[in-house]
Amino acid sequence: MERKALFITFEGPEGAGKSTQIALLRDYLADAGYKVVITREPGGTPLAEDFRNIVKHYHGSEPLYPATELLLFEAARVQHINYVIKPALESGAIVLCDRFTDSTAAYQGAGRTLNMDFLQQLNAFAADDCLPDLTLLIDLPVEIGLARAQHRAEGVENHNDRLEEEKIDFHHRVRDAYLQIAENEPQRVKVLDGTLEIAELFEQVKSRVTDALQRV
Ligand code: T5A
Repeated sequence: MERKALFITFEGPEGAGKSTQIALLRDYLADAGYKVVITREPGGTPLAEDFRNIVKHYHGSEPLYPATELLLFEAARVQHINYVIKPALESGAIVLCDRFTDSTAAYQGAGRTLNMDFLQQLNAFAADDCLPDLTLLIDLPVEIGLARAQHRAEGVENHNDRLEEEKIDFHHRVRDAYLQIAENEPQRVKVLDGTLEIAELFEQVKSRVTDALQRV
């Protein structure tokens, strides 16, 4: 089968169902003969996974400044892009990435209210022209997503996720920012209804990805 490099990112508020859809899509594309690489942010390399552990679970006596958190996400991204995403795309793979630069705009920009222009410059610096061909934004009411995430976390020892634990207003700002990004970039960002059942949502994911594959 012909190799078609394609960079697809999945975005959304907490518990939107990204990981679930990525796993289904990986199997579907692999069965169709494509080379597929799945990865996530923050993370994807050993060092970036260490940064992930800090930004998600650090509860030490020295609270993280929002700017420190931002720089850790960007530092993880630089490692991830250069060691995982770019090599995968150069090898002709379809890369499915759970969160990318839009997460930084939504969470650190809108959620933490950091300067959006500066943050977008940092995003561009870290991404170094490695930009998604397609972004699937799985949108849903924040209460539903948080309830799902909470349900899944029950029984997991030391779950304590710094971002999930933010106040509800934070999560509303995140969701609104995502929808604004989609409105600003309708060619790249496609909004899907995260309240649909898993199989029904996957039909929409497949349809968007099929369209994107026809364009490359
Ligand atoms: N972050 C990340 C930033 O602040 N800035 C950044 O720059 C970046 C890159 C990452 C955190 O980091 C933040 C955002 C995040 O807070 P994470 O653990 O990767 O942390 O968090 P999420 O990406 O939010 O991952 P989740 O696992 O919480 O959500 P998913 O992947 O969207 O959801 P999924 O598929 O795991 O499903 C959650 C639960 O819902 C069920 C699943 O079975 C599961 O139990 N579910 C459904 N239930 C009903 N209907 C459906 N359609 C369902 N789909 C899944």
